[in-house]
Amino acid sequence: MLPPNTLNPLETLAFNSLNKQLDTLLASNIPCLGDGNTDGVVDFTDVSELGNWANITGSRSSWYDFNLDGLTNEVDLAVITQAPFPRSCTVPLIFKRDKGAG
Ligand SMILES: [Ca+2]
Ligand SMILES: [Ca+2]
Repeated sequence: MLPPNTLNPLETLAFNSLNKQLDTLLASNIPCLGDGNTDGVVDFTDVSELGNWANITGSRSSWYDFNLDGLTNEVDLAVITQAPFPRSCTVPLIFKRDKGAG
């Protein structure tokens, strides 16, 4: 019997295939700074949702913590408002997140 951290040849093939697919998926990600709701557009909805998430989290980290400092605040708002609206980004549908209401 193999140790628990060892894959048999079939498992190794499956792992390598999944790893390759993951690499392809990650490489296709298109950055869209300021698009916190990942709808492919940076606009007033992002401003509004940043405010909502700041309220919900007590200004702690959220989808809108663009500079990853652990806070959702005016620094992140400046990322959204740094250029005129709307700013479009092309985001493949597979990357759109469903954050729902809760
Ligand atoms: Ca957006
Ligand atoms: Ca931040």
